[in-house]
Amino acid sequence: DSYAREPTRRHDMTVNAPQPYNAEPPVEIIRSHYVTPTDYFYVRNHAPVPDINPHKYKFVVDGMVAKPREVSLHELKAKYTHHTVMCTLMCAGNRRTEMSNLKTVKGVGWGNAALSNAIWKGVRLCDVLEDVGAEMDNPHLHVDFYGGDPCVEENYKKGYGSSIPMSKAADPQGDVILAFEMNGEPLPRDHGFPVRVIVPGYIGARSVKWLKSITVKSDESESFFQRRDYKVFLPSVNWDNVNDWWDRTPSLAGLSVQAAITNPKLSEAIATGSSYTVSGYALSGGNRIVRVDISLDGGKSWQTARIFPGEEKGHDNRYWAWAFWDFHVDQFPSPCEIVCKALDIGNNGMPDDLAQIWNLRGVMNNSWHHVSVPAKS
Ligand code: MTE
Ligand code: MO
Repeated sequence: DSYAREPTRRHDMTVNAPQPYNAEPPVEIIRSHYVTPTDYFYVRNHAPVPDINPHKYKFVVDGMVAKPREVSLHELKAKYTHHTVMCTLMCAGNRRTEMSNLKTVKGVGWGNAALSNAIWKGVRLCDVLEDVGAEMDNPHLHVDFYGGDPCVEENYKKGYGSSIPMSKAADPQGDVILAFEMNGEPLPRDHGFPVRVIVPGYIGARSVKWLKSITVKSDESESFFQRRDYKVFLPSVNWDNVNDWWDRTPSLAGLSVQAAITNPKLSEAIATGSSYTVSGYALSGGNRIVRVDISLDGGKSWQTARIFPGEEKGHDNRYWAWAFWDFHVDQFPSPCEIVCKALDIGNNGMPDDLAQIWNLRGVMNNSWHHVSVPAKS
């Protein structure tokens, strides 16, 4: 049984798939902690969790570098400057279930809690790349990561792989780190013990766990997860014609603007005329969220929510972590339909109509979030 050595986990997670384990926290947990408690952090695995001995652990850095080498956990910690980044990870499949409710998509179902926020500590990827003599100013290169978990996809190299462009990897402001700590503790096994990549502002899929290799290449990762997954197609692309689209559709990298209502949760009833505070989260791939709009009448009229933490929390104008928002209603008009949408500092927004962005893998659902609220009887 390849799943015999899975870590112990909380029992109150919403398990979307048991093996490999895929789970999101109860949605009310999301909004009650700005930094998600580690044991509530969503988990997205594609294989059994490896059991790695930290004393024997090494990853390799190779490919187009002058001095390829292996790096042990001890060496990683001792040799390079430690760097801490607060970063929200979000799976590209967050809110996939809303898409599959419209029309079936392929992939593990997720509600609106396939994201979590943590404080990660590690070393900057750019420091390691510089040390091995990578051509960091060559914008055509890619940095390919493989994990130590045994993912098997037909015709693909074993293991979970994913790459990012050198421009992101080499940028000290890009904050890509090889993390060994999460919220002040060693990484838990589910989150990549002993070392994982954190790629702030990118879809969660690029933050490779159980890091085994870093390869500098002239093309992006050959892995299934780069080439045959995490791509957005037109709604008309289906399983009969998708082969015409895979290679000419770029792999997802940065996140788009996303916002969702966490309180009330789906099908929670509210007494008509009572006082209630609607709340939720919003984020974008590194930009500041500047407005969250709320409608209580299905999108006919809008008001703005309070956003916090405000501007002061952005680190050197980088916003890798989510914003929280709330909107107080003195007399709640239930039954009604709440809608939310957000804007970032570039005035990038969210599409109103889910049907227009529906795609067969059900990724990047950032359509306006709707919650229908029945009146409490
Ligand atoms: N890395 C490895 N090695 N194996 C995986 O299955 N899943 C990816 C990414 N890194 C994955 C991985 C995906 S799709 C996401 S969304 C994030 O890890 C989830 O990170 P988490 O489980 O720590 O929340
Ligand atoms: Mo993901």
